[in-house]
Amino acid sequence: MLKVLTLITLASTSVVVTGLVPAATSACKCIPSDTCWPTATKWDILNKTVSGRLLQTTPVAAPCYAGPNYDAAECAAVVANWTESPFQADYPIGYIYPQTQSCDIPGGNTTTCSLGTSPVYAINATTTSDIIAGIEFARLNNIRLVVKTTGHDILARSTGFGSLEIWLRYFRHGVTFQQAYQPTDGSCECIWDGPVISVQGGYSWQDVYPIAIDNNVIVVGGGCPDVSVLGGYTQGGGHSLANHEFGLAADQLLEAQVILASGEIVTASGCENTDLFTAIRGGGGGTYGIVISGIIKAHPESTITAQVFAMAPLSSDDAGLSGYGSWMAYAPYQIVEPYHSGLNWAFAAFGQTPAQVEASFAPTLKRLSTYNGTSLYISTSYLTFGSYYAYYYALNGVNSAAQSKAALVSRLMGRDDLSSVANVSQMLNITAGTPDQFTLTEICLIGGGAVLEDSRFSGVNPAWRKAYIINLVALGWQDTADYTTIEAAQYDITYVKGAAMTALSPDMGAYMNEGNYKDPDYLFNFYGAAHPKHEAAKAKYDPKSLFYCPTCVGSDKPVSVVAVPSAPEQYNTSGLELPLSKAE
Ligand SMILES: Cc1cc2nc3c(=O)[nH]c(=O)nc-3n(C[C@H](O)[C@H](O)[C@H](O)COP(=O)(O)OP(=O)(O)OC[C@H]3O[C@@H](n4cnc5c(N)ncnc54)[C@H](O)[C@@H]3O)c2cc1C
Ligand SMILES: *[C@@H]1O[C@H](CO)[C@@H](O)[C@H](O)[C@H]1NC(C)=O
Ligand SMILES: *[C@@H]1O[C@H](CO)[C@@H](O)[C@H](O)[C@H]1NC(C)=O
Ligand SMILES: *[C@@H]1O[C@H](CO)[C@@H](O)[C@H](O)[C@H]1NC(C)=O
Ligand SMILES: *[C@@H]1O[C@H](CO)[C@@H](O)[C@H](O)[C@H]1NC(C)=O
Ligand SMILES: *[C@@H]1O[C@H](CO)[C@@H](O)[C@H](O)[C@H]1NC(C)=O
Ligand SMILES: *[C@@H]1O[C@H](CO)[C@@H](O)[C@H](O)[C@H]1NC(C)=O
Ligand SMILES: *[C@@H]1O[C@H](CO)[C@@H](O)[C@H](O)[C@H]1NC(C)=O
Ligand SMILES: CC(=O)N[C@H]1CO[C@H](CO)[C@@H](O)[C@@H]1O
Repeated sequence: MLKVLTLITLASTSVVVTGLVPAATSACKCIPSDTCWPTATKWDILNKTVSGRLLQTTPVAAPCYAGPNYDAAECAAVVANWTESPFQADYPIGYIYPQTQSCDIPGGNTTTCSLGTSPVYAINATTTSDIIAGIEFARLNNIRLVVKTTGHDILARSTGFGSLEIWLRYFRHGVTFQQAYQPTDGSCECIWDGPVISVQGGYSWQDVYPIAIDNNVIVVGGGCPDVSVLGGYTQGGGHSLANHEFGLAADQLLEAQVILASGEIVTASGCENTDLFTAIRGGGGGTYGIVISGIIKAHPESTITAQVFAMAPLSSDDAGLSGYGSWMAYAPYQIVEPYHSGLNWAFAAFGQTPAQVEASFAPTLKRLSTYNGTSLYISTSYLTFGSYYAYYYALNGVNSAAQSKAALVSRLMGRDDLSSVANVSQMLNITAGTPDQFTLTEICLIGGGAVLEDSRFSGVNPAWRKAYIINLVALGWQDTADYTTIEAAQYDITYVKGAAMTALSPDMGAYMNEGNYKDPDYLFNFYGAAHPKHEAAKAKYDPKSLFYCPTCVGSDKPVSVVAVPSAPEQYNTSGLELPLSKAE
């Protein structure tokens, strides 16, 4: 550690001597085309400081383009694995849900390959010293710093034009189970004495679930096993099949170690740095510091009865059921075989028998059954599982395909918002879309129950405490869609479908992690009444906005504004030899 700090000091001294560091008040960060951009020598010094773990980034599909990276065999491997989220996550600049694609695979849409808004350098961090070295380097050289664990972010919050990235995927120091929680700071009031899992590093849920299974406990984690535990998911709220029983993922965090913009490592908990603790329990990732470890609650296992249902209108009952459903009015495939419109869901109840679940659903089914065979096709079955994880892996628990092309909007909805059939129908009429649109609605019945309990030191949008469902609407486009189509979809999601959802629950908000990237009202929708306290935490822990991400707290402040991007590096694509024919 001492060695690291010495080298950093040397680097900063030379910076000051050459006078390249802009005044601390400079509004803009240095980008590669600026004279203030660090010299190759400085990057070399950083590289030595991080034991050779500095990477100059290259787009994942660069081997498909003419130039120094061209490699037909590698390109074929990239194409074969392009939509696999673990494959993308294994690249410092691989993304699961990119908002822009500056280097598509053949058959996709780009004819040139550039870094676009991806970081220029990444530190493949394995130690806290690596992380601190990156923070100090970015601060001293006034360059943008970005944090990425998996690259799942839907709002481009793990990208940044002309930035240095701290890549946490290989920062791994263990996952351990403890039967009874003991606060690390022994003087801290113990608010939970049950079992916990301590996660020390950039792990994904798939690394943690096996430990939970071995110890017969449930942790509140992502449906997609490849999402990270301590990154954007938990810090942004975190919805799960287990929310209704145990609360949001953010509510499970009991304490965390955080590296601040100053390079200092602090504990955030209910008795130390409580404002930081609150901020990272729902105020968004990538904003206040880098979370390097955390302790989360674990809950006793339970039997589960799941109701698998196809084709029905939205039900707003709260019979203890929770889970995910999806419907489409005009699907390009058979959503409920053999129909091209329909609804599927798998909702579950903890600790209930099939008879209990059937009984609570009986009134709804009776109403629907009158239409069965006439205007509706209805199929329902009940499955019982011996454990939560048996249920999870049977009906959920698979990674979604990466690189989906869709505009997305979500809305938190309360019980009252769903009480007027006329108002709900009006919204559904609009969000269903038109026959020419590829529209999918996901109903996340993950609110209610324990989610309604206001947890102490909570940073989530307070609207969550009234939420029963998240209604999520996605409008997709073809791989080769033109900009006009993409812009039109984004407009429609924002001002037509999103607006109809807002009209139904105007006082609620949206789920930031599955929010609209172009939401003009994101401050209210993502943070609600929690925004002022997060702004205060940002000002205190990252006063110079070292950590920046779009829509994150502080991103609306002028200090974060950076010059309009111009591609730092273009690969020459004339005379392009593609191993696969380009579909037009
Ligand atoms: C296929 C898919 C499935 C999903 N499923 C779910 C789901 O079931 N439930 C749900 O609630 N959400 C889900 N999401 C949304 C998910 O919560 C967000 O994408 C979230 O931001 C992912 O966090 P990450 O750390 O894995 O991703 P990253 O892209 O690595 O990071 C996301 C944000 O967190 C920051 N960050 C990452 N690590 C750290 C850290 N250690 N310290 C500080 N900041 C950090 C980054 O800077 C960035 O701002 C899903 C998304 C996708 C694409
Ligand atoms: C950093 O050093 C390693 C090992 O010496 C080297 O392989 C790597 O290319 C260097 N990174 C950069 C960006 O120069
Ligand atoms: C890519 O896909 C191919 C074929 O499916 C597979 O054999 C290969 O291991 C994958 N490569 C990587 C790096 O994941
Ligand atoms: C990052 O570091 C890990 C651990 O040392 C290594 O396995 C991996 O190959 C590295 N990734 C890259 C792209 O250098
Ligand atoms: C709907 O009707 C079909 C065909 O008669 C039948 O198989 C199915 O069980 C019915 N569904 C329900 C929920 O009653
Ligand atoms: C239905 O919507 C109207 C107009 O937006 C609103 O005034 C009314 O309160 C809503 N009804 C319910 C029951 O929420
Ligand atoms: C929406 O309402 C209009 C007019 O009331 C009707 O013509 C249309 O079919 C409805 N659309 C859907 C998807 O229900
Ligand atoms: C790009 O490549 C083509 C063919 O290989 C070559 O003729 C051209 O000069 C190159 N352009 C640039 C800008 O390097
Ligand atoms: C976003 C984008 O680059 N769209 C292009 C995709 O390809 C079509 C057809 O070649 C172009 O018209 C679009 O501009």
